[in-house]
Amino acid sequence: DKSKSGSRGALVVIEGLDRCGKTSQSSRLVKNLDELGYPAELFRFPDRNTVIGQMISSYLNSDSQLDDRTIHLLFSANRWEKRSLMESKLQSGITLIVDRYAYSGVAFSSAKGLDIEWCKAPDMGLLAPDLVLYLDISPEKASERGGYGGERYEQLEFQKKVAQSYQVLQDASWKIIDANRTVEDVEEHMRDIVLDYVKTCRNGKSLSQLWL
Ligand code: 2DT
Repeated sequence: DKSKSGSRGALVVIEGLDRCGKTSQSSRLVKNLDELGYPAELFRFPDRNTVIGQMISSYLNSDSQLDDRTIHLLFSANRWEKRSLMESKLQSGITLIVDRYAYSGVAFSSAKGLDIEWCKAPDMGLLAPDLVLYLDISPEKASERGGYGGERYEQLEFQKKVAQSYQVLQDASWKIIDANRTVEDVEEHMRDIVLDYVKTCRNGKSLSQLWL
């Protein structure tokens, strides 16, 4: 029953290197779920629309310089400022597809050399995703796709380090998606996996907290 009342939506996070296809696949997923009668909304981090998000955006465009730990904490704060909104949407039955989350936070900052436990600490207690889909592509292949946009971090050597950091973060909630396949294949595969989780969450799986 697609309109089952009192049941929550699923929290689904999409992660991967720059140019892995995350952003277009996230939108396709939301559209596919909606069309199948499962309400879904897209979130993305950083959310550049808030005051904190504007500070992050200016850092990413190299219009401002910030210490590595300072920018790390801003990225985390940018997730915390959306936590209660995300929770109420989930409780109202909406599935959230989230383009990047705390895993990006830890992967990118630890790729700069920051201690991984230090990086995880500020995100502890955020909503834990029911599912993380990691769009797997080699850093070399990603860099060949249409070129990087020129933001900070969009460099092959750095992306190689990010890929290694992501590996350390994988846990039971992760599924690795082969992002080398066609856009349509990836889309279909993601839709089928997510549908399973949406159904499980409707059947009463409770929300938990990240890294606690
Ligand atoms: P987009 O190109 O997807 O907008 O990402 N990043 C992101 C971090 O370093 N820490 C974080 O917590 C998050 C969410 C990844 C912009 C860049 O910001 C990086 C790429």
